[in-house]
Amino acid sequence: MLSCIQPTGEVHLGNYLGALRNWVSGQHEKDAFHGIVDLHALTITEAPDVVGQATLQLGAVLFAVGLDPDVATVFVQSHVTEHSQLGWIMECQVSFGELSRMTQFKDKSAKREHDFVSAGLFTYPALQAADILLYDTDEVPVGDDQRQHIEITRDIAIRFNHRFGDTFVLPKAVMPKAGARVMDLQDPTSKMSKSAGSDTGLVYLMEDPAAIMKKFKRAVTDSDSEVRFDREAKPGVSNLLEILAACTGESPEALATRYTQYGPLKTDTGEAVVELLRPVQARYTELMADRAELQSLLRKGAAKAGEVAAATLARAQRNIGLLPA
Ligand code: ATP
Ligand code: LTN
Repeated sequence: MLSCIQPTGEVHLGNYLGALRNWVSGQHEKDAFHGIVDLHALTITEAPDVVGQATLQLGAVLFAVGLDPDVATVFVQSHVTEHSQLGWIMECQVSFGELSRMTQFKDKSAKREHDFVSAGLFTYPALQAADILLYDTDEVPVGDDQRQHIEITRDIAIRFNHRFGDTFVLPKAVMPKAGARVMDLQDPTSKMSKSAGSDTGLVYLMEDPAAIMKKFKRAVTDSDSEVRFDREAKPGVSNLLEILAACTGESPEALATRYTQYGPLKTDTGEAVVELLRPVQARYTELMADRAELQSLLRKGAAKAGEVAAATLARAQRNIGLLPA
C-alpha cells in the first residue's frame, strides 16, 4: 500500500483526523509505504530553501503522529532517484491528450491564470504513476480528487505491459478508511483546508494550546441554541461534536445529549484537541531538535524504499531493452 503527501503548507487538524491517523493505525495491517513527495511540490515552488524545510517538518510530523520507522517505510521522494528515472519513462507512455483531460491540471492551471504554469504541473500524473508502480502497489488509498490519477496510472501500466511485456502490478484506488471530516471552524460548510482564505477557522497540528483554545471559543455555531448532531441543519455544532467524538472515541450523538449550551461544548472540544495534540507536539519538538537523527530516519526509509524501487526500475529498463550501462 502506498500513500503520499506533498510538503506544501502546514499540516492541520483535518489532515490528522481525516488521514494521518489512519496511516498510523493501518501500518501494521499492510506493507505500508509513505512518501513525502517533494518533487511534486516543485511544480509550484518558486523560492529557494522552502521545500527542504517543509519536507523535514513533514517528516517530523509523520513520525510524531506515530508512524514507526521500523514498521512503515517513510521516505522522501527525491531521495529515491528511481522516481525521477521512471517518471521520464512514464511520460513517454502517456499521451498529450490523456494528460490534457486531467481535471486537476485544468483546475490548477486555471487558478494560476496569471502565474507561471510549469510543464511539470501538466506531466505530474506521469510522475505520480512512477511513484505508484515502483512499489508494485496494490492499493492506493485516495480521496475522490485523485481517482483520475490512479485510473491513468492503470492505463499507463496496461499500455506498458502490452508494449514491453509484463512489468508492472496494476494498482487500484481504495477508499481510505473513513476518518473524521473536519470542517472550517469559521465556515462549517467548507472543509478545513490549507487553501482557505484565512486561518481563523483552521487549527494547525503544531499550534500552541492557547491559540487552539481561542479558535474553538470563537468557532461559529448555529442560530438557535440547541445542542444536537445534525450536519445539515446545524453544521457548526455538529462539526464540534464530530471533532470531540474523534478525540474521545465516543459517538457525536451520545456526546450531544451531555450539553445544553454551546459554551461548554466549545471549551471541552478545544481542550480535547489540545490534549490529543499534546504528545504529538512534544514528539515533534524532540524530533526537530535533533535534525541529524530525523534525517537518519528518513535515510533509513529511503534505503528501504530504494531497494524495491531499484528492482522495479531495472525490470522496466530491461523489458524496454535499453542498452545496459
Ligand atoms: P488543499 O485543500 O489545499 O488541497 P488540504 O488541506 O485539503 O489541502 P491535502 O494535502 O489535499 O490537504 O490532503 C491531505 C490528506 O488530508 C488527504 O488524505 C485528505 O483527504 C485529508 N484531508 C484534508 N482536509 C481534510 C479535512 N478537512 N477533513 C478530513 N480530511 C482531510
Ligand atoms: N497527487 C497527490 C499526491 C501524490 C500521490 C502520489 C498520492 C503524489 N504521488 C502517489 C498517492 C500515490 C495529491 O495531490 N494529493
